Amino acid sequence: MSESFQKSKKEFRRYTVTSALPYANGPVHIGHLAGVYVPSDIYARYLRSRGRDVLFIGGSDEHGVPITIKARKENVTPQDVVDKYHYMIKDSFEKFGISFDVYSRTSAAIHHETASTFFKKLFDEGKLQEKENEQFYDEENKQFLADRYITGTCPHCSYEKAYGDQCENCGTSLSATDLINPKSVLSGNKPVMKRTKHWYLPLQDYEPMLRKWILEGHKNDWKSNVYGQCKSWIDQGLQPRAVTRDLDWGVKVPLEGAEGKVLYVWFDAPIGYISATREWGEENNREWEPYWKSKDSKLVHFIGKDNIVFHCIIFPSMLHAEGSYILPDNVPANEFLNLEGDKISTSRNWAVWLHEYLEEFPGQQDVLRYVLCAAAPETKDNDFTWKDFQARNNSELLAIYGNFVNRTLVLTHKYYDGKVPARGQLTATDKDTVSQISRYPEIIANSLENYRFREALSELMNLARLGNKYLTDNEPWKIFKTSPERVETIMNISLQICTSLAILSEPFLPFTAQKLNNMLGIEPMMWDDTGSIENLMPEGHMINKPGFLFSKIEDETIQQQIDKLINTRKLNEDKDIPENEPFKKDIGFDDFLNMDLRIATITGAEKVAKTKKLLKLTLDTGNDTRTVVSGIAEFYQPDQIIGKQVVLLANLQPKVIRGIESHGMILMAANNKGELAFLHPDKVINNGGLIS
Ligand code: B3M
Ligand code: ZN
Repeated sequence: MSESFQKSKKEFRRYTVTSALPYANGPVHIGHLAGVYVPSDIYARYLRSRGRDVLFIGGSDEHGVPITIKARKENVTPQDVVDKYHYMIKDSFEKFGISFDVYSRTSAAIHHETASTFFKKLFDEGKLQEKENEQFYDEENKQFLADRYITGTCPHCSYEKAYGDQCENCGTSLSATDLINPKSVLSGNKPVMKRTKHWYLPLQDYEPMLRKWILEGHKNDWKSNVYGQCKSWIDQGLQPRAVTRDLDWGVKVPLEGAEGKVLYVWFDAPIGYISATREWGEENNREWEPYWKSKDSKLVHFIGKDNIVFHCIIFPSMLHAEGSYILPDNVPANEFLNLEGDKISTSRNWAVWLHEYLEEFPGQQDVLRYVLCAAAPETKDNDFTWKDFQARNNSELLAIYGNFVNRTLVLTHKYYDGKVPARGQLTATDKDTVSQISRYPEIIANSLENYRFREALSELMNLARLGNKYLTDNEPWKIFKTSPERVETIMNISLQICTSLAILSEPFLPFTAQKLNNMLGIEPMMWDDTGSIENLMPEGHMINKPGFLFSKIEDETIQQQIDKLINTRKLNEDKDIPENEPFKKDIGFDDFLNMDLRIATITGAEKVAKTKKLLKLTLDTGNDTRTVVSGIAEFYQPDQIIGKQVVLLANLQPKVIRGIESHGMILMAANNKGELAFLHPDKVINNGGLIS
């Protein structure tokens, strides 16, 4: 292996890898996994396989208004909400192979202590500004309205359901007073303004540091989507940021006269990474501070793009202000993953939930890990489809990786009873294959060191392709009788590739790597062991019985998932139906008698030129044949309705519509989505029959 490859091992003494703390107000879905947890787990596993000192941190973000709003809706306490989802999320991460060294939670006492101590240090050292100002207040509920407690129209994109802290439609970070027509989420009333005191982090004071650290220091090694967002935030001019709220759920503000106030969730949550590290230190009797304070530690935050400002601007300013912490070396934020062409949405249940996937696809964690890594939104939003999931499993994992390994192990048992044969004279192709195998650890490592996980995974698959091609091209099954020594060499090289796959797959496909190690009868090996092919799979080693690494995913399995989403979409559409129109005011019986309603039959129908909605109908009314123009073209084709009996308001005064004299009106029923339907008598009535 090259010098640079070996050197990369010594760049940092230890690695602190954090992953965004999911709000404990719902399960995790494939968007969270693709954006944050699969790449961070791949990175942590890879670093461990390079023998590095890694601390991989996770945990639940348990404060914030989304949780208190959910608790209020479900008539339970916020603690009930976070207890339910903290354990659900933690359990599903474990089953999915996300290998955290610690998975903590911000409602833990150690976090409250860590966060309030952090805040108090900034306060005591004069790093926070105290300000009184007017804030929105709901008089009916006697509560200040922070963040998601207030909704209104976004001043940037006119989205009518923007929140007091962020517009989910255009992503703009907002202050409640920016909203147009603000309304309280609690009472629906227009809020009043009321004076209150809060503490602010003067972000503008850290602009010089941020410019130097990010805009100069990380111009070349941070992803362009991250660097670009930081640059626009800094160039827009940084404003003081409130770090406290008038709420009763959260870390209490540790100051006299601050009753009823808590730390803003985005002030306390990132400190959750530090308190989780403290918790890990206590549980493992290890020093926690070097992971956050030593200059030879590498801090990397894995997040989604909506968290960039908090992890690149606000939290680093807090760490810099506190004075004893290192700043992140990189923040490789991903973009968003969509599902079947639509934005993933918790509230509309438009998601593939991790806990449901684990139940419905038992033992197939690695298939989802593989697909989410291969389709990861690393530089732009990307789309997950069940068809792609099936195709990648069947035509990549099963047909290439699994097929190659299975043939190699089956033939080793068939020809040598499972004993690794010696490698004889190498042909030119053998030598080329062997040298290619030796290069993959460095190729894949280079992609991973630079957070290019999709690229790294596709290189891993290239190694499997190399093995598959080598075995297929050499056709040992055809020459076993005539050139047994030659077959020994072919099978030995194929077994080396299988062993290399077992090691290099571990970060991406840990469950597959484990199965493959068991089939090969070997203990897990380290990444750097793959350097020289000689000592990978020694001659004479006995392998175990081969099994199957992957299984075919059938069309009906995928159709079930697609049907589930179609049903979800239908339920959402039904949910989207507006309320019924209120009744009009009562009328007298005479008013009704003035209308002459009859049965008529459609005898002719044609589209009205240059209109989307109009059909010109010819009606047999029993008394005459007449023309009526009707706005039903979006729901009926002319040839569909000839011969239909309909209800006609016969004595509506004639009107010229698009140059056509229309005499009367067809009565239609409309659902709340405005879709139209004819009214038909349930038995044949003569044309002109009276309706009364
Ligand atoms: N709870 C996740 C989100 O914004 C947020 C991350 C906190 S990381 C400190 O969806
Ligand atoms: Zn907006």
